[in-house]
Amino acid sequence: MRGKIIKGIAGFYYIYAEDGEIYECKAKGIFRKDNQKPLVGDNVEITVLDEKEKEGNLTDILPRKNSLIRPAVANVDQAFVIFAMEDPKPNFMLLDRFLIMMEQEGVPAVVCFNKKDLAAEEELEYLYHTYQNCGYQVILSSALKEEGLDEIREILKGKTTVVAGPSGVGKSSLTNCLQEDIQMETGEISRKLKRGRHTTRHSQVIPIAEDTYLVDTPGFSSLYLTEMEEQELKDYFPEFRKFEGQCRFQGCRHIHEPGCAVKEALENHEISTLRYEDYLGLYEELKEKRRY
Ligand SMILES: Nc1nc2c(ncn2[C@@H]2O[C@H](COP(=O)(O)OP(=O)(O)OP(=O)(O)O)[C@@H](O)[C@H]2O)c(=O)[nH]1
Ligand SMILES: [Mg+2]
Ligand SMILES: [Zn+2]
Repeated sequence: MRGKIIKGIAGFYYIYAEDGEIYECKAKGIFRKDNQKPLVGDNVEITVLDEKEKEGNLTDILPRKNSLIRPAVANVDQAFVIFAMEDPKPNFMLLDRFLIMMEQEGVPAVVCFNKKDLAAEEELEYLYHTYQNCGYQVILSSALKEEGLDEIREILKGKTTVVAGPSGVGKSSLTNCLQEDIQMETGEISRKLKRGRHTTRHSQVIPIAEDTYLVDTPGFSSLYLTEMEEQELKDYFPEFRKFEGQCRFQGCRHIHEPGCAVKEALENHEISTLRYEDYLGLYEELKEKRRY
């Protein structure tokens, strides 16, 4: 029988099968030899061992459309990346790292700033425009005040979307606002631990509507760009694309080169200083890394 992995905990996989039931399965050793670990979101083949207890074996992973490392999920159509306006304050470098990774993987990303109830209007407007000008769709939401939900529903419609972002930004709170059947635990960040007390520890696929799934995931606090040369980095900043071919030098890295169209756009405020500075920071980081 076929099914989809909706959750994985301590060697057990919970599989939503064709018959509408959820089976608890173990993956037999076969995956070790292919070096392929089952991921939440995987479409799989199972054999039922106990119909009453809903237990089975996971025997095969069907070909993936894609897979992400962080969060670890397979077969997603898009990423919905959430940062909070406050508690915790947004870390833009982390957001930009995430967006670059999605550009690299070819997974479309939507940016969401949650807890808008805690922010001033000017701050919201500034961030909205900063990321919208890069070509991303931006949502300003509040799980607390239930704002922005219709817009989010529209984005999710008919797709499988992974929700990503740091701990405590409201990923599970928004997930809970969008449907009633599965209520994820949510909780305040403990100031001491810098982690939520009811923090999400396992990714989980949650049905929202017909053909519409959300994957709630644990928060992350750091991301490292890997498998990338510093010269490539510019290709993952969508707002630079418009100026491609307009720099004086072919292969311009938009750093020190004279006659650079990107730097000119930066001066004209067509490109955001925040994003450009992150570009420079990440460029240096990648260059440093290559020395070791
Ligand atoms: N003021 C305000 N608080 C919110 C909002 N959304 C969530 N919170 C609060 O923020 C805290 C963290 O929310 P969660 O939904 O657990 O955060 P999370 O992103 O799922 O965190 P992890 O599971 O640890 O990754 C909770 O105390 C929520 O009540 C919001 O829009 N406004
Ligand atoms: Mg959570
Ligand atoms: Zn240039």
